[in-house]
Amino acid sequence: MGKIFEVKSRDESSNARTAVLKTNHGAIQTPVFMPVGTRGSVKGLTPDQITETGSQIILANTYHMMLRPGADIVAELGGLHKLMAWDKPILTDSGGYQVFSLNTLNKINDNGVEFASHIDGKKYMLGPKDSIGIQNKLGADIIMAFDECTPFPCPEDRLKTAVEKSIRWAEQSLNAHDREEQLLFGIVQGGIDLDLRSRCAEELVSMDFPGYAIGGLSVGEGHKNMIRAVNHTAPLLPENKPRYLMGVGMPPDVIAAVKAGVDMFDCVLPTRNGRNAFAFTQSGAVRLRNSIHTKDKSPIEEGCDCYACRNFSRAAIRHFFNVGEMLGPTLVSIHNIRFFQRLIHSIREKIEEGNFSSWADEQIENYQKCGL
Ligand code: PRF
Ligand code: ZN
Repeated sequence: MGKIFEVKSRDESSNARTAVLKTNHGAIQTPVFMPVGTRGSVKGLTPDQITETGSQIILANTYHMMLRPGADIVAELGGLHKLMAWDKPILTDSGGYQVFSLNTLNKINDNGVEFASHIDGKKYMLGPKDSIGIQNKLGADIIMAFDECTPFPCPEDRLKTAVEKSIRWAEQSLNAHDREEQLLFGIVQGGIDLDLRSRCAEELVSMDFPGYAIGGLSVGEGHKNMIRAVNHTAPLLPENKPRYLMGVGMPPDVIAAVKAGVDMFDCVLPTRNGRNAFAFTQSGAVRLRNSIHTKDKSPIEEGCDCYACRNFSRAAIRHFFNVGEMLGPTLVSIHNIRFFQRLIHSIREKIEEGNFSSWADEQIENYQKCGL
């Protein structure tokens, strides 16, 4: 197998870089933003619509797919790509995070987590071996090690135990995985404790994963704490491998993390907020249920090239939300994903033009001023 990750250009005054990440379903230009298709569907969008937003790769969740329809059924149907009718790259999360965030009744032991399904209460066991087995059956191009994501704030001893467990589980994940065509990423935990981050990164780097994620952030610690942890952790990870910041984030988080050397992001905000009539724009949030848009002929965002902005007024979209038409959530989700894809495209462009850093600082300030 050739080189899977090739850095194309580096920013002189930060750790930002552009690169190409090669997967079994094609190459990805990084930095990349991945929309979330938790249950095998980016809610409300067809694959053609997702493609038109400029998205190169979608994320799906092991946790949801193992419960319904089940990994064996997905495999029997020809795998996740076939089920989703998406022939571009897919990444699956390992289930660790979802078990902890969606279940209150879980028992953690050394082998994994025993949990009751949030759907029918049925009991399951999920550990590194199970998670990798399921992710092998789902067949995504990038798969994730099984980890424990701690909440914020988190007592020091619990944080430390979770890091030690995530290190052991990372090794067990690696041992359980034997498919070269699926890239297995390790996940660095440690909350906002920089020493624990160092310890976790060092152990995982010695295991030689093809890529690394920074987990355990965007759980309520706030922008400053998160960026401090990212600035500390990213340089501990190999320069010649992709770095993925899980579940992030708002535009200033993404821009600041790219400065730190992060290459990949996923976030539910464009679609979740889109379904709630919340549109991202460069001048802040636009709330499309608001009656001020009743006669507003303008698009969601002037100058946006997305399908929604090319064809629909704010007034039409407000009407769809007002009467409960499905098209409302679909159109705002399309706009929001396109908004993030345009942002990440500008980031790649600025890095390649050699003027990323000063632009990034201006952008962060602008988005923070307008409340995003
Ligand atoms: N671990 C995993 N998935 C995740 C996270 C994590 O820490 C996060 C952190 N916000 C999002 N998704 N496996
Ligand atoms: Zn738009």
